[in-house]
This record gives sequence, C-alpha cells and structure tokens, in this order.
Amino acid sequence: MKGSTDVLVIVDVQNDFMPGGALAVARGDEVVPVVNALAGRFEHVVFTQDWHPLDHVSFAANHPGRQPFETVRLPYGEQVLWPTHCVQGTPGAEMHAELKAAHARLVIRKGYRRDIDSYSGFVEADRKTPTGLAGYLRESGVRRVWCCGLATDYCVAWTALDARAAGFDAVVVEDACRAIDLDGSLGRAWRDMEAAGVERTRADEVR
Ligand code: VGL
Ligand code: ZN
Repeated sequence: MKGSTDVLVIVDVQNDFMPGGALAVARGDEVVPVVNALAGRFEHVVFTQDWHPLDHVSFAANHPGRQPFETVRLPYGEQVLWPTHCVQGTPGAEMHAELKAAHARLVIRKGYRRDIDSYSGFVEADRKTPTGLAGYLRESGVRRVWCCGLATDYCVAWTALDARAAGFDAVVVEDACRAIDLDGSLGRAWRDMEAAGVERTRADEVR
C-alpha cells in the first residue's frame, strides 16, 4: 500500500477517449480494470479531467478550413487540432462509468480556458498557467507522482514531465495507459520522459 508521500494521478479516463468516442484512443477502455486495481493500492488518488468549452482553440471545428490532426501555430506554440472532445458538461467529458476510485480526493479540470489547451495536469500549454496541482500536492506532503490513464503520449507524458519539473519523483505505469501515437508521438514521449528522469513500471510491480 502506497502511503502519504505517494499519489496516483489518473489522467483523463473519460468517455470521449474510449473506442467509439469523439477522440478515441485505441484500446483505451482496457486501462479501466488496470487503473481500478492500481487505485486500490494508493491511499492518495487524484483525477484529471479534460474539460473544454465548445469554442476551444484546440478544436479543428473552430479553425475554418482545417482538419483534425493538422497543426496550427498559436501564440504559445504549435497546437494539434483535435476533433471536438470532452466538452464541459457533456457525456463525453464524464469519467468512464466503470472507473472505480471512490476514495479519490481531487479532480483537476484542465483546458477550460478558450485560448489555451492543457495536456498537463500541472501547467497549461502556454507553459505558464498553473492548474494548482503542484501546490496542492506539496501541501499534502507528496513526493512521488504515479501517472496512469490516457493518453500515454499526450496528457500522461506531459503530466509526468511537469511532475519532474515541479520537483517530484515521477513514475508512469505503462500498462495502465494507452497512446494516440500521432506521427511518432509515443516514441518521442518515452524519450523525453526518460531524459527527464521519469521512471517506467508495470501495474503488477506496484504494491
Ligand atoms: C488529450 C488530446 C487532446 C489526452 C486531451 O488526454 O491525452 N489528448 N486532449
Ligand atoms: Zn483535450
């Protein structure tokens, strides 16, 4: 059982990222039982929830003539244009119905500002705007952040990298994640995480 210096961050296990969802991650539903079992081994669990307004800058539909999975330049840098997903208050933005971590303490919603995306649970895509998660975890005495959920190469990776940047130890539980893998993004994500000192483990090794 992981105690008070560890936290499990369950990233974006939401309907729109499931097979058949608006931004489906292949086999994304397979993480649910793995994440549930993992959550039982942590005293401290938090969720992140992708939570966009309908006019969000990351949606291709808000860029006339552009298609999903193309990229655009925004003031803060390059942005992938996604299908409309995880719109605030819609069923697609809800957590998967079988996700079970009733003892989770906090839900960090992210990506709710129209003009800024947020893959990371810590800092938005402008790399300046904090979500408050680092402060919350520090005040809670957390030292190591364990990450799982969707998608490995976007929200999980950015969350793990930012955990390191904020001074926490970080571990990704790789079989409790699934990836989008757009143009080599998964390989890049693992390289970046390795370079930043993010550790990698499997759920059956966590106890
Ligand atoms: C995500 C793309 C857009 C994720 C969220 O949860 O990985 N990816 N919004
Ligand atoms: Zn999103």
